[in-house]
Amino acid sequence: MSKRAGEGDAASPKKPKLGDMNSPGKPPPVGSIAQLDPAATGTDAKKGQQKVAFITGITGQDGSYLAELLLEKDYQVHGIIRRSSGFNTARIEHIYGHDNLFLHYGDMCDSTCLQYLVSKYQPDEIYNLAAQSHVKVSFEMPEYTAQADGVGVLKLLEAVRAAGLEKKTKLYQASTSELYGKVQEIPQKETTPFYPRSPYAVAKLYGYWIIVNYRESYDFFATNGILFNHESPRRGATFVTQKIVRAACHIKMGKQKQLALGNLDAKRDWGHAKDYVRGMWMILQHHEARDWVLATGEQYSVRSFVEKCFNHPLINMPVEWKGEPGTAEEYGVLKSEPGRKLVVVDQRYFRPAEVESLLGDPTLANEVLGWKPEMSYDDLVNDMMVAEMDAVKEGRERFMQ
Ligand code: NAP
Ligand code: F7E
Repeated sequence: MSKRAGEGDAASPKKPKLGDMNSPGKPPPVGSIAQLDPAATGTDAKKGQQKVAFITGITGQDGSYLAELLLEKDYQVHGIIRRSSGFNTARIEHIYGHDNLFLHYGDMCDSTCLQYLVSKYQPDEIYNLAAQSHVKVSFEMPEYTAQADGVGVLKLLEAVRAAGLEKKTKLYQASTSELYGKVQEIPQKETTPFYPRSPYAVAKLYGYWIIVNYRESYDFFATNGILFNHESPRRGATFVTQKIVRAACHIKMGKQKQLALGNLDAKRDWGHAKDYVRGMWMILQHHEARDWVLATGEQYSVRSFVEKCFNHPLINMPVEWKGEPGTAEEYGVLKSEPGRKLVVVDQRYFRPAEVESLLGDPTLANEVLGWKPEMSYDDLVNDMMVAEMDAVKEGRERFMQ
């Protein structure tokens, strides 16, 4: 099968092995979902004042951390998972058998299931995290991205209205710094005009405005969190941070030769996903429904992220850049062995339209919500490096989507 651009983001990706997610002592990830459906078990009776939360995208990076957080807070958590011919539950395996966790098959493109689940479980809080979230892939699947990431938000809002819950249910929409795209102001805050640069961002723009419209039209507690990039050991392998972390560890252990990247000079405001899911929860606890920027206020380039990972004590293979900067002729060598190319630039990883630089201003969330990131950029890189090196040493593949 020919390889289309975007598919090859993770260097030589291998399919997760069955045993990784279905090993002895661990719950089977797919077959048992029906057992976790309260309709099958009859165990979903709420305990006293227990809050009910509904998470779309629970199998993703943010969904998995948010589910953990809400379970710690004693919520009854209902999550939507997509039917897949493989396993897509690796990130929630550790909370799989939790008494307050219920999983249901569903899809953002299927309004029937959204309406059924919302009316049946009458959530106090909905976190809409489900999305085709890869910007590069959105250029290859623009229509699906528009359906899932844009119209899907409308389907969810309408499911709440159809159930007559718009005065009870609070809804968090996973909006994104990609809305700022070709930035009109530096740093970007809640009032900065949007200029989306990808089918993903355009779909999310619809999601953003339909949330605002339903808030203003129906007095619906519907909010947008405009979140800047956040990463973690659970980040999918085709996003740039995880791709770099994974390559550094694989190269160190002799399992990979080179790392191929696109735009080395793109700059991002990278935080840790754990801090950002705490922010999502705080947004829904605030008395007023409005839109919030969550960011660190610091910015680093892809190039500097590469340097940081290869300089990490677990790797200790400093990179030196050679060739014409900012062109496909540029490459990175091992400083102590200049004949050994560690990083190459590959046109396949450039986007038809790029977002060059994002930097958020989280003042509003800092001052009004009291939200501040607890993990620094160094903490983030270290957390990702340690988790990946452990996995490589144990021969485990993680989150290859
Ligand atoms: P992620 O790891 O890619 O997770 C996306 C989740 O959405 C997965 O559970 C995925 O299911 C699910 N999903 C995809 N298409 C779906 C569909 N049609 N119906 C139902 N579920 C679907 O993304 P993330 O990093 O956790 O991000 C969470 C949300 O925040 C996304 O909406 C993303 O666009 C947004 N966001 C992310 C960032 C960031 O830096 N991480 C920043 C701003 C906004 P599978 O597991 O089956 O694929
Ligand atoms: O790219 C550049 C690439 O794919 C970051 C999603 O969570 O955050 C994420 O979107 C930058 C871009 O994330 C490669 O061109 C260079 O400039 O890790 P990324 P993203 O596009 O910023 C936002 C906030 C979201 O909402 C999204 O859902 O890195 N880059 N070389 C590369 N990117 C990738 N993926 N692969 C490369 O080889």
